[in-house]
Amino acid sequence: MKERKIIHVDMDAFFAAVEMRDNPELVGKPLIIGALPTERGVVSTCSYEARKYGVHSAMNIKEAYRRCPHGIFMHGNMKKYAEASKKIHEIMLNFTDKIEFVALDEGYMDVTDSIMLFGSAENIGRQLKEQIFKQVGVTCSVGISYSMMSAKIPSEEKKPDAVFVIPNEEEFVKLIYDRPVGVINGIGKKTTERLNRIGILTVGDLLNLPEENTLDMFGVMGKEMRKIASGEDNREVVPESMAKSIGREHTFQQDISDKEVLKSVLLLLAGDVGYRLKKKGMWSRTVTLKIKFSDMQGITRSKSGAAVNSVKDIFSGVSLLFDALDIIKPIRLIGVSVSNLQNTKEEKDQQISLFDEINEKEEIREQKTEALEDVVFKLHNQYGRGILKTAKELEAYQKISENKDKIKP
Ligand code: TTP
Ligand code: MG
Repeated sequence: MKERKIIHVDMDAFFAAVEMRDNPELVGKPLIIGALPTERGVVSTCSYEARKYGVHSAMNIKEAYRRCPHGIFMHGNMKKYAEASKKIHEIMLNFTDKIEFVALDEGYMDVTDSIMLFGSAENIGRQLKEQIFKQVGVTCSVGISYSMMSAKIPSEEKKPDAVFVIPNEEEFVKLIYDRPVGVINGIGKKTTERLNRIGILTVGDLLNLPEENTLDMFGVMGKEMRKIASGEDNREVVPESMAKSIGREHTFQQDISDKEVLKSVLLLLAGDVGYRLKKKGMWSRTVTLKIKFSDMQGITRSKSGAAVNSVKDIFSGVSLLFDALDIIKPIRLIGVSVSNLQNTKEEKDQQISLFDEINEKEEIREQKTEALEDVVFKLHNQYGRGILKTAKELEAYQKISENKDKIKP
């Protein structure tokens, strides 16, 4: 494979930076976004000045106040951040369309084929930073390397306002050698604990295993972990429009035939998919229902049309697909996914709503639902998914728990 050039970009203290841009009096101050000290809530982010006092994202706001009582506390303004994010995405697209946006303030770019035009990947990184600063008024940090992981880690390394190039695997392994194993993509909390228990604490430990078969207990994942630790990461940058899908499925502990329970599960799954779709700021033109029966036979049904991103639309889409099925065998697994993703709702030649004709009344109701969903989304984003459940969701949980199966929110 031709050597790739990947850039990982991440804004510095994003929400705080946007607020500072709009109010220069805040510059250089310990700014904490999320909630006021008198309220319940958590820190969304804070300026680097506030970080010196040990404040960080997801910290309880009361604790942040204890650590930094002279800090300036503010609510976030998602609309403003989404606008800034959109502009940043547009600037990134000036350099390549092979971009995977991971979050409002973060993305990967595969610039392998853009080098001819712009000189070098480092050049692209620097121009990108300059354009973002000039046009959006915030700084970012970029990591430039041969893979997604070897670009991401250096982008965080010298924050803020940094460019860090890791030219090859050797340099990358040097960088992560003494880090905890959790730095490796795919090694989460649980695997870290298991590795620690057998004495593997750092990436170096993983590379110098005492015995060949130490990782046998991890199966194929063991081999994969070693490969990544040695600097190999072949994941491709997948542009959103091509991203296969965002999906969530649930396997039941006992097979289920009760249609009502299944519908409830669909609502929860649609809720999760809708949340993630919104988080990416994306809209979807295809909704898919996946079912596996007790005899392991699987079916999928899809429906395409105008772009949607509300839980309500995703749910009514999969409900239609579900209702059209004859459920003659118990179901083991059920899943919801959305694909054909795009950045905006608008689609020139698509005017018909995906799932039903909307009359005027319905449209107003729709707008209200959307507004409510936006509020719920913001709360979830700020406080975590557990914070608030709609009445329907609660009802669904109840039905499922009556059915003695567990599904996590
Ligand atoms: P991050 O990129 O994780 O953080 P950041 O940009 O504020 O700071 P850094 O310089 O370290 O990159 O997240 C981007 C934005 O997402 C952040 O500004 C606020 C929001 N966010 C939350 O609302 N809650 C969270 O727990 C995190 C991590 C981020
Ligand atoms: Mg950031």
